[in-house]
Amino acid sequence: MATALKQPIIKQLTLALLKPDICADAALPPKIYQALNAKNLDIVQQRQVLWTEEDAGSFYAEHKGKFFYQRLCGYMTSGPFQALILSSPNAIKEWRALIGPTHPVRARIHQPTTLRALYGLTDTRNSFHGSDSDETAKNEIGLFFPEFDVDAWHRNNNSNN
Ligand code: IDP
Ligand code: MG
Repeated sequence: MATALKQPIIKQLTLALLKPDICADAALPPKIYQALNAKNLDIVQQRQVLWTEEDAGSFYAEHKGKFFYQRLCGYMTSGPFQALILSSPNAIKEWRALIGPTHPVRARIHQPTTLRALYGLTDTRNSFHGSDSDETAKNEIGLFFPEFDVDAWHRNNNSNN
């Protein structure tokens, strides 16, 4: 009798932020955890963060000079927020699909069930962040979780044994 080859489920990691507006209302994070659970996005690690202006500036360096940059840094330093390492077979795309378009007003029109449509306040105060590639996920995870070894995690969770 032929035995089916055991295929490993390859898992991907991404970095998610629940921005300060979500964390300012104790009723909201549990709703986000429910949404993660429904999409089988597992929380690998989680940490509360409070940023200085300098922290915000280095994370959002690619946006320096844009019209919303000061507002963005002000928002992200306005209070504590949560950083999460998420994992699933397609975590980067899954999490970005779940949060939806950057601009909540557009999200409400085009993707009304996404988290930014449901909870986003303005174009700047859009409640969530998600890494956009494997490379940025690794860098962003390293910023928030310097002790977390992404390569070792992949070796331990994506091996054939
Ligand atoms: P993303 O968070 O969906 O990847 P980015 O273009 O990388 O979007 O922008 C980073 C953050 O900057 C956004 O999440 C949002 O908080 C803010 N932002 C982006 N575009 C605008 C805008 O047009 N107006 C105001 N704030 C913006
Ligand atoms: Mg981005």
